[in-house]
Amino acid sequence: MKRALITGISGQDGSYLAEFLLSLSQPAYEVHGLVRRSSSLNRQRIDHLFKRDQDAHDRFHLHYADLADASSLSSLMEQLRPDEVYNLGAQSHVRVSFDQPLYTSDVVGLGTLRLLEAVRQLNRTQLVKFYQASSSEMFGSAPPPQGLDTPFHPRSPYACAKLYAHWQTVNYREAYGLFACSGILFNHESPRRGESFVTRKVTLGAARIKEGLQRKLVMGNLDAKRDWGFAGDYVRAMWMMLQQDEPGDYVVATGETHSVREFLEVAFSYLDLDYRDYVEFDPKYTRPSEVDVLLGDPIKAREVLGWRAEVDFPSLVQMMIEHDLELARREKYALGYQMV
Ligand code: NAP
Ligand code: G4F
Repeated sequence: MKRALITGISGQDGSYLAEFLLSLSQPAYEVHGLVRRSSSLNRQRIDHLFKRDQDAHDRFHLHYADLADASSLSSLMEQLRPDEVYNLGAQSHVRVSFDQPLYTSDVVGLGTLRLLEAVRQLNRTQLVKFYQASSSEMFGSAPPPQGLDTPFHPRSPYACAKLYAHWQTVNYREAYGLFACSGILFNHESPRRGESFVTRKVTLGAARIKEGLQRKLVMGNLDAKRDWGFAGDYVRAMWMMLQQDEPGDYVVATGETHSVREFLEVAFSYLDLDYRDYVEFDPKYTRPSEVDVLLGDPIKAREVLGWRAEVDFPSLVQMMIEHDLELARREKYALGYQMV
């Protein structure tokens, strides 16, 4: 039985990764997740993992700690002695990082260093493999396509902090021989995506408009282009990186790019709506410096890991729309029920 520790387990990727690891049998995994204390519970994405079969339930555990608190990280590491550590915890919203640059840098940048230090201490007595959730935002304004040889040019406090964390990961590998991998993942989405990221904002908004629960959708820059894949595919790549003989860095992407406008078109037309009738612009959703085009070159992930994205762009949009239409219908039903 292998033991994995996941930071950010309550987030989109953490929930898919936990689900994936618990589904494996050769080897089987015990999955431990780091959660922050909050005044109300925030476990919607992982609740179902406790309700699975008894065996999976017994192999799934949560622990309170925080990436801002080094002592909590080293105690947890010492207590659990994991074989694999996946660092997915982050203040992950790019726009918000302009409002909270110091906090974002602390959790995303120094938080990774705190965790690496805790791993390094443990790695003196046992092998601990480390995965860092790096981001295509680190490429920023570098012209597409972006691959492992593309120079980084970050455009936000979030991207600068991720770049710091990326280089710390590389340096811990080179300086201390840590089995540390940096996965430079391009945007990946799902029905579990946070509601304020653009794809989910669109699919939730379109579904609520269709059901008469909302009249318009207020958005920022529709010309930005992203390489969007499905989160469930991307967590497999994280695990694959840690199963290799040698640690390394990888770009994980679909190799296709689409604008926010195209995403709107596809999502609304799935519901027989024209997005132009509903979408309005508000500059508050723009960023002081934008990343115009992201398009990844995942050749190494394909050739070394044998990984490729299985869900294509139209299927991703359809999956998210169908999920959010069901949510909107339930919301409408609940409203009607309240009025009776
Ligand atoms: P997400 O849904 O925003 O989840 C972020 C997770 O980090 C949540 O579980 C959150 O906990 C946790 N967290 C935040 N601050 C923390 C702290 N101080 N200490 C411990 N945990 C903390 O993000 P995601 O989309 O799953 O992304 C996972 C990781 O991949 C992130 O590092 C993100 O930056 C990176 N990434 C994402 C993408 C993408 O397209 N999704 C692409 C490239 C890289 P709460 O639930 O308590 O808030
Ligand atoms: O969905 P977004 O907020 O994602 P963004 O900024 O690309 O960041 C996401 O992907 C990164 C990987 O490249 C991750 F590292 C990061 O953690 C996060 O998961 O915005 C996508 C694009 C941007 O260009 C933004 O300006 O959509 C544009 N946009 C237009 N209107 C909007 C909106 N973004 C948001 N969030 N809300 C809008 O109303």
